Amino acid sequence: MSDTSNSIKHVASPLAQQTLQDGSLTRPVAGVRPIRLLPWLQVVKIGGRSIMDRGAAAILPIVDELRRLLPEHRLLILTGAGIRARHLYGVGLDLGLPVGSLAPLAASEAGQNGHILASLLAPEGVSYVEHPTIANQLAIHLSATRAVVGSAFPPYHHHEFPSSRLPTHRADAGAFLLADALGAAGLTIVEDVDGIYTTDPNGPDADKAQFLGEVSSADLLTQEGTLPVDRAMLDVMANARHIERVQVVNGLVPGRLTAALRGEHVGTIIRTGAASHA
Ligand code: GWN
Ligand code: ATP
Repeated sequence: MSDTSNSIKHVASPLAQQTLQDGSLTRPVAGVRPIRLLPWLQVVKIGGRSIMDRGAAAILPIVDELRRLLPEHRLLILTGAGIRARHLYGVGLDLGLPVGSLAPLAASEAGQNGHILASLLAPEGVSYVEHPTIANQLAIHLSATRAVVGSAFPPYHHHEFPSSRLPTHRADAGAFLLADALGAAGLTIVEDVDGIYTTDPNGPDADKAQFLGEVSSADLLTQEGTLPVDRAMLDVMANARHIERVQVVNGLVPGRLTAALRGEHVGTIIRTGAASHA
């Protein structure tokens, strides 16, 4: 009698009898590679400052290129935040706003850029979809149309890590987190430079800047100075489950994005940790 009531009351779980913090105990259960939810998906992150802020001169050619890519690929197009976010960081920091307040304000600028881009692609059946839709209904939307646009910024809001006064998880980190979580076929990051250099090719030491054709996320983390991508994305890459490489390409050069999506090496390839713990 008591056996029957126990088996009804208690759900059997291999993790029930132990702490979740001991890796040696959880590994037999949690060490399995996750499934790919959308293995046919190509994720494309369009720079906020590097592309969207340049207006028609940069946006219209990219829209044209994205339009031509639709018959070939199913796309999740994600936009960065750009100059308006930098303005509000300035105002917000001056007023002492905490990082958890700045994160959603900056995120909304990434969303605005997405709305702009989606409006231009609307004739092709492309719409802006909200964060909750990306989280829960991406498959049905991408069964109805070839591409959707969303905000690349992760919706951490007041959960943003207080490790810095500026949000550390910005659009590149958000795009990578999504692409890896969805088990996408790839992630391409569209910037206004040919890729990643040893130092900023538009900075004071531009004459010393050497182009990096291929680099590991671990090596890039040790490079001092500025980068065109969030350092938090490089941190996340160490534990990537699916995405083995990300390509950073120049969106101001027509054809680079198309070539990258066709698997050609036309920018900087960043290798993640996914290959080593596959
Ligand atoms: O508003 O442009 O989604 O897709 O991080 O949260 O700050 O929100 O706080 O579904 O949930 O501004 O309103 O805004 O960009 O993020 O969205 O138009 O709760 O569709 O309401 O996770 O778009 O917005 O900014 O992405 O990045 O209503 Mo916007 Mo963003 Mo819309 Mo979204 Mo945030 Mo929602 Mo959200 Mo908020
Ligand atoms: P967001 O989407 O967050 O608005 P973005 O990705 O569009 O931003 P930036 O963050 O400004 O744009 O990154 C692009 C810029 O980074 C380039 O214009 C380049 O001058 C600069 N940069 C800095 N360091 C480097 C580097 N080591 N290699 C290449 N570019 C660099």
